[in-house]
Amino acid sequence: MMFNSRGRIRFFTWLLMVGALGLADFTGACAAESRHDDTVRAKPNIIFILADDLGYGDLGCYGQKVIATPQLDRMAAEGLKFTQMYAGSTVCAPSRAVLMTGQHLGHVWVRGNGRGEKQALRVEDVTVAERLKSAGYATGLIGKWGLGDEGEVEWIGRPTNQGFDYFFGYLNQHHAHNYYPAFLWEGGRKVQLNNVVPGDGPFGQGWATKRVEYSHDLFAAKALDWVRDHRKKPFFLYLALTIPHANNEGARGTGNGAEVPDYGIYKDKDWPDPDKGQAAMITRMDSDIGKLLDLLRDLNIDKNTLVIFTSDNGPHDEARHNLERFDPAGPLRGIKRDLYEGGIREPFIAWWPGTVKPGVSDHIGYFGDFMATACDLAGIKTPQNTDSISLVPTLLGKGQQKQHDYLYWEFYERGSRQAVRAGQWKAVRQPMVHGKLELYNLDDDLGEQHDIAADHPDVAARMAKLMDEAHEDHPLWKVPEPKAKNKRK
Ligand SMILES: [Ca+2]
Repeated sequence: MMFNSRGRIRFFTWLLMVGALGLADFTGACAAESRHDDTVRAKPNIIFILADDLGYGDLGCYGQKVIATPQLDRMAAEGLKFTQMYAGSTVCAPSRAVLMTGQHLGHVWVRGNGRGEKQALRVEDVTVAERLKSAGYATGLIGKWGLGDEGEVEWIGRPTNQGFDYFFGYLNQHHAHNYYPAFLWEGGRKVQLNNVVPGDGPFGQGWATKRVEYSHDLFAAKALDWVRDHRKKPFFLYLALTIPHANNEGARGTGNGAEVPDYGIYKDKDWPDPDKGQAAMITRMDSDIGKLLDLLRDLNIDKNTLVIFTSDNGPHDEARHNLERFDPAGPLRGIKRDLYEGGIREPFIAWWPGTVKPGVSDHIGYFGDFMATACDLAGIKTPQNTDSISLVPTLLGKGQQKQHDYLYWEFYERGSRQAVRAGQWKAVRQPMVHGKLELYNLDDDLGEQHDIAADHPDVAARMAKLMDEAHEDHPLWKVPEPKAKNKRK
């Protein structure tokens, strides 16, 4: 276990905080129980379903015209469809770190896809699973983690060290590219599968030549079993699906990164295979989510269960499929790795029959809000060092919904960039800190086509100030030096 002096101070601060929270929980729980009326059980079950690289325009209920998603469309019709919800980041690991900790990108430890300590949650990071576990919830993660792995430092970040009683899936993100892996993890144990992956990489990434067990199907089945087994006590299931992420290694090796057992309703389409695969993955996922919702109804726990569906970042083009055919970002500009809306704004559906009224919400929120929402529902305090606002007033349709002053993202790849959303305003600065700030008015220009920074210098200056305020320096994620400075070195 590696601790620098700062880490040690943070660890002891964390210990003190946990102690204080233990006392706070008691009063928090009483307050929450009296606040919620008796139509809402004090501790509802929570299922958070996360798709991987699914865009704002990938579902029928968000305007998709080509790919069929009848189950999610039904979920949206029965639930609350958010139109202005954002992912934690524009790539996998940091987005998941924001979701787990309730801290935005300027504060969270994991700020990008990286290796070792840079991409592993630490002892002092408090996850939503840890909080819900402390409130008596059974906690399960099925699917892709990406915040702790094999290795001296990384193991601390593993899900079973971060509040999850149960884990089945991928620890490593590169491993998760491979839909037919040679192994998966169950808790701390490697489970060998019958797929054959010749020349697989150090993390198990690669592509199989003998395809027997499709990891998504295993996750879908395991999720049903886990819910059946835990139906009698409050549970939190984080179902982190890998669809429709590409198998990047497979794309490089075979020309087709959209791995799926069959093309289903798309098999006779006059499309290249990656296009059939991309559509078939999304429809397969949709069907499995339908089965999970059906199970909740069959077990008669649907009225005690909040189910959220969303995706970790915008759509990709990494499977070698045709983006124009599917228009996966809909009306938004950009894809995965952009901080324009297409990279970060996501479908977000909340379903809870009898409690969440069907409708559409234009509330502006992001992944970090899940922490406060879950704590609120469980009747416990949200950790203090979070950037998290409970969505419960919006979900229940009662009480005053607090608003964020602004939302913030930073991203270190491709020359780096920052973004802020405040009301109708959206600013993007590329490279981060030192670059030129672009300003868009999303009320008039959802597609971010017209940079109006020069017309509104006061707003642009305020947005720059918000970026400066939100960004906290990180010992491992360094702000890139401006180019001119590099040249002088
Ligand atoms: Ca992703």
